Amino acid sequence: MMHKRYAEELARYNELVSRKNRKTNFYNGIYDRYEYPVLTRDHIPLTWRYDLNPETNPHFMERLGVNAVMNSGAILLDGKFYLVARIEGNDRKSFFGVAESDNGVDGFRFWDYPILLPDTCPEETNVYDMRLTKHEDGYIYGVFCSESKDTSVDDLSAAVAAAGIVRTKDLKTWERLPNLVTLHSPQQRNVVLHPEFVDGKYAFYTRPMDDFIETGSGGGIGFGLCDDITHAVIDEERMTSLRRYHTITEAKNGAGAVPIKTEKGWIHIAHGVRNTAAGLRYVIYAFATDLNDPAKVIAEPSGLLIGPREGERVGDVSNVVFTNGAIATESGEVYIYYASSDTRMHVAVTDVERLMDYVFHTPGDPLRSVECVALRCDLIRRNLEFLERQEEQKENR
Ligand code: BGC
Ligand code: BMA
Repeated sequence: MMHKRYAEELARYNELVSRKNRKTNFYNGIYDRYEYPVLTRDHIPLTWRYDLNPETNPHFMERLGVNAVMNSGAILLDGKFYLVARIEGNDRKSFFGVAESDNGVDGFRFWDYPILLPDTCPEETNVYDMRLTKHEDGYIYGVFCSESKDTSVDDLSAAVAAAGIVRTKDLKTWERLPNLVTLHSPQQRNVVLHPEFVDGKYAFYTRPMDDFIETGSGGGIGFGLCDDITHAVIDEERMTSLRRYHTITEAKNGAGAVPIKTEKGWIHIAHGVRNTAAGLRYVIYAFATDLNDPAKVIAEPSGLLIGPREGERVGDVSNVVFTNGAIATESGEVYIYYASSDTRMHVAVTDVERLMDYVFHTPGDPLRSVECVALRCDLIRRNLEFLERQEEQKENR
């Protein structure tokens, strides 16, 4: 016999996962926002949370609750959209689960089981934020943050972040490789594997930092090469997109989605962080790097591409939007998956043409108020002159 509450909860779950999503009336010409999150904790199957047997669970209680579903890697395989989500249990430990959808904006359903990674790192406490790279070597790589307690100092909260690496061909069987070693950066988070070989080597976007939270002397998003992915060691880290004073990247920045290849360059969708009286504020920004030298920034529009809005602003870590996955389809549509406030997953939809226009034609940041307002005055003047000309043409007709 099933508990009487089971059918009710199952009906609610089914209604949620089959709910159609639709565009909101948000407009900026760059991307569309969608009304509903694509994944939330309520998308977690009942079998992951409840013991369905009334003999061992007479009150139909959640035995292993899920607190949040967020920061997801994304990949398109055989025409289907897959998110490898960061799922955080009520116990604060994160793990990964694969959710699948036919259209990328709704209908995401988790597979029967979450991913159980090979337990090769006895000191590892937590894992999160996987980036999925379809590499030209034929594997799909997952690069994620592997966090351990820092036992070298007398501080209960001290931690060490490193980049864990796994690979698969089908998202089902995962082979774990040794963590990335960066010889000059003691900690790493937000590491992304570039999809192509560069100078015949594996190329990673890194995020050099001195400390677990603070990047310290780390100047921005790094880039390094390694010969052997099965023992990945990076010596030199070159800088790509930089942290800058009084910009959205002042406190830190980090690579997000795997870069998207376009005819004019690699388009990167990353995050920038600044500090405020209300804590760290995370936004999403974009930049482009050279096709032949993916570490070289060739365009960087000023400011944020996606900032937290309305309900997105509130959650476990409020005032945060964060991306670690985007999907570009063959026809050029781009699905940017982003989490809000470390709580739920959303999608913003655009296309390669609009993204390129945005990245290459939005002015860069002049870094000073007086120059920013001059830029805006110039736009206004051109617009007013344009409107005047339109009026004159109307009168002359
Ligand atoms: C959390 C992450 C967070 C990081 C830095 C980790 O312990 O799990 O969500 O990004 O700390 O604040
Ligand atoms: C980080 C990230 C994310 C998280 C964000 C805000 O440093 O790596 O895991 O979304 O902080 O808490």
